[in-house]
Amino acid sequence: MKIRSVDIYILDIPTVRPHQLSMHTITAQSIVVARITNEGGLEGWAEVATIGGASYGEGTPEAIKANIDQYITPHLLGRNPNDFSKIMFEVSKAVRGNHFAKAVVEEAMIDLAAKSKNIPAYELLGGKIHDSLPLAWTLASGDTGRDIEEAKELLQQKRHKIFKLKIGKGDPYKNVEHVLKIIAAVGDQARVTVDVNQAWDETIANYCIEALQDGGVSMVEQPLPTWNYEGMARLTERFKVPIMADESANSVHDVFQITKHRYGNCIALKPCKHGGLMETKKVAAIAEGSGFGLYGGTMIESSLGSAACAAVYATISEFEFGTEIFGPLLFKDRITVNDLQFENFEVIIPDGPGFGMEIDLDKVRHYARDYSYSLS
Ligand code: MUC
Ligand code: MG
Repeated sequence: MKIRSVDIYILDIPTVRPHQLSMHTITAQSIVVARITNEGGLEGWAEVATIGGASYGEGTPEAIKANIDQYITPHLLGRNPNDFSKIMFEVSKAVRGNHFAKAVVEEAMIDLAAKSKNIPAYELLGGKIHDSLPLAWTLASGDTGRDIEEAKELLQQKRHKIFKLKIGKGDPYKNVEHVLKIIAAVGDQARVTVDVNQAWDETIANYCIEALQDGGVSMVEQPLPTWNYEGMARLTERFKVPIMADESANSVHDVFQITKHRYGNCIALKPCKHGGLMETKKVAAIAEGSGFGLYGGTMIESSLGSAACAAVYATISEFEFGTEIFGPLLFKDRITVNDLQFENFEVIIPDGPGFGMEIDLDKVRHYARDYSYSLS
């Protein structure tokens, strides 16, 4: 069955609390949703998200939509979604970069192809290794006391025992104090990591990482700006605590260079950054081949996008740092009828057809920006 239409919507969905990163505080998350319909009327759905417009990376929701509509959709119309690899190979020749745009259309084709065969999407990706995966939570309320309360509550509920702290905003020395207080409060029951989102220079990073390492932090994510590859290599060489590449680890080519020159020693996977689920598997293979540890990352997608991440992460052999596909728990609402399930510190891999999520069209209409007229 051929692809009849590709519709792209931008939605803004509020979060349960402000989520403070070094460069932006999220109160409503902007997601880009793709609906790909075949001639029989069957639909494939997928989602990508950016953080704070262009503050995490180059992609913005508006550019993703514009570039799909103008430059990618023509390659999809009239094609068989089962040929998603071939179609994306052709798209890669015609459209440079634009990984988020490529990811959302590739994933919607995979959802559609899997639904048309009535199988879970992970079966098209090699089959699942995991039924569930460890799930981290990000403490990022902007307040140490509130973060400690939140961590204690989540430990008690058996929801998370890996906490990533978002630091890098404001005084770096206060950042360190904040982390050490949280480790003192919950460090005996939980693993604590930090994500600096590029906020430090190398001098500050040297001071802070030493203190964090001594204090028991178990991983430091993207401490330096993306351009400072050599600085990342020096930090990796100097410290025992793992240094994770996130914003700098996008294409397979980036990741190959990172592993070759050891600009870090572990990688945050995110299908949005890599340009889709198949590219994510390639990145994971490069990391595995070079002995880098993996983290199943998130761009803070809602249930739909997180289910797509779950589908591909289920097929990847090992996540030394667990996953963080907690997005559905941070959103106040969702655009799917069902939700991801979280149990005993883990996220359960959905087993339904496609990504296992049923779309709630009224909710899509409710949160969509100005395109809801075409949502039927
Ligand atoms: C990032 O930089 O890793 C992932 C979790 C979270 O809280 O923010 C994102 C982005
Ligand atoms: Mg990060």
